Amino acid sequence: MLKIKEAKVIVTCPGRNFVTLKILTEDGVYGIGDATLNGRELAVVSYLSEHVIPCLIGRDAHQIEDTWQYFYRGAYWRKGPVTMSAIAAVDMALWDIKAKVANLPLYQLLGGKSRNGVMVYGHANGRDISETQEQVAKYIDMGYLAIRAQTGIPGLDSTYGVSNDKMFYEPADADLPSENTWSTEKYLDHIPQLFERLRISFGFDVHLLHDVHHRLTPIEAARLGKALEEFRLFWLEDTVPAENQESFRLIRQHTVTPLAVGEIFNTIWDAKDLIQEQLIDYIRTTVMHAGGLTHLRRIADFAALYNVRTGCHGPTDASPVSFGTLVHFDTAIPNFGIQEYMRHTPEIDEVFPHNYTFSEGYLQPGETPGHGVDINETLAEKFPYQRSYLPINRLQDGTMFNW
Ligand code: KDG
Ligand code: MG
Repeated sequence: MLKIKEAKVIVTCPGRNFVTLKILTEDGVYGIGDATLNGRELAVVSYLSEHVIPCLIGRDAHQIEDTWQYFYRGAYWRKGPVTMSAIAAVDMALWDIKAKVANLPLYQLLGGKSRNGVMVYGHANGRDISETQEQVAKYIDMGYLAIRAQTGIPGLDSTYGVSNDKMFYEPADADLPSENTWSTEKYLDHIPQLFERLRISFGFDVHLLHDVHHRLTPIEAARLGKALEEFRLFWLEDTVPAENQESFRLIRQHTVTPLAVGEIFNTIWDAKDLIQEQLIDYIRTTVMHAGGLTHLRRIADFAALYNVRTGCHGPTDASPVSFGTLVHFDTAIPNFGIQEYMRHTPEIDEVFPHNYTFSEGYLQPGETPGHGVDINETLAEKFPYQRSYLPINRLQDGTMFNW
């Protein structure tokens, strides 16, 4: 038995907010997990401090599955982003501890290496097509093999995915939600022009991706997928809000553009029909919002039965702790597809020293025992929490819409 002696929540804002759970055992081994839920951080802090930590003390750190079930079934109130982010943090920290005790890098506990590196996609965006094109060229120069391309839409002041800082994308940008404006008509006319230009300039060797960010109806998504077919995207992401999984049946009937979805899902149940009916090609659930490694493995294994591959969400709001864990996961599983990789600033990397590295389009997990990510608590304390919200989105007539 490896008794849990103490657990604490660390909130820090080295340029953006992160919530980290640290679990310490009686033997002095500790593990850390990411519990960051962008724009709703303190809800998870409270859930962990008030409702999870009291039950953790005295438990056996080695019983990862039982602890997962204890917090999932034991809460009675299942699912939801707050609950599942809290469970995720516990789970990541416990896997970190187990791997440290075994003196092995985490991927070894997950079955060992299935590949030599984890292919990632980077983020190119610009206010217009020419600027996006310049950014794609930069990412190609940096060695990326896959690039997500987003662009401003003529006639709209701002849109999802277009950032001021080109290297470090950060959508949670204001003390109260900022407002974007949206026009589906303008968007649908413009996006095929972006990919036409990118294919003419860069050919077909580089993988190109695009994120619609839940803004279309199924038939609009079908139209976009069809219009983009000739540009052979790696994937088209989050075309429609996915509360209705059956929406994807309609999209699928009309287009062979590969579809990805799932960054806001938090359980296997959110993706069950999508996977079982083979309505998607990539599942984007990720470690800090979908119940940690224990649940993410379950989703990936289920997806593997239906030829669905993974493409885990990896935005800046995933702390390096999540990235570390994801790179081990991606290295080990058989049905890995691609990993999203938004870079963190040097300031964030200093608070979270880590062993994963990027080279020639791939991430490597490193060989340090555990997930290979730590937190410098003294430094973390210097950056107190700052409230920041994601934007909201309205149609041009003021109607509240999907961001
Ligand atoms: O917190 C929200 C962001 O993580 C999200 O908007 C980023 O859509 C996103 C993506 O694909 O990374
Ligand atoms: Mg997305």
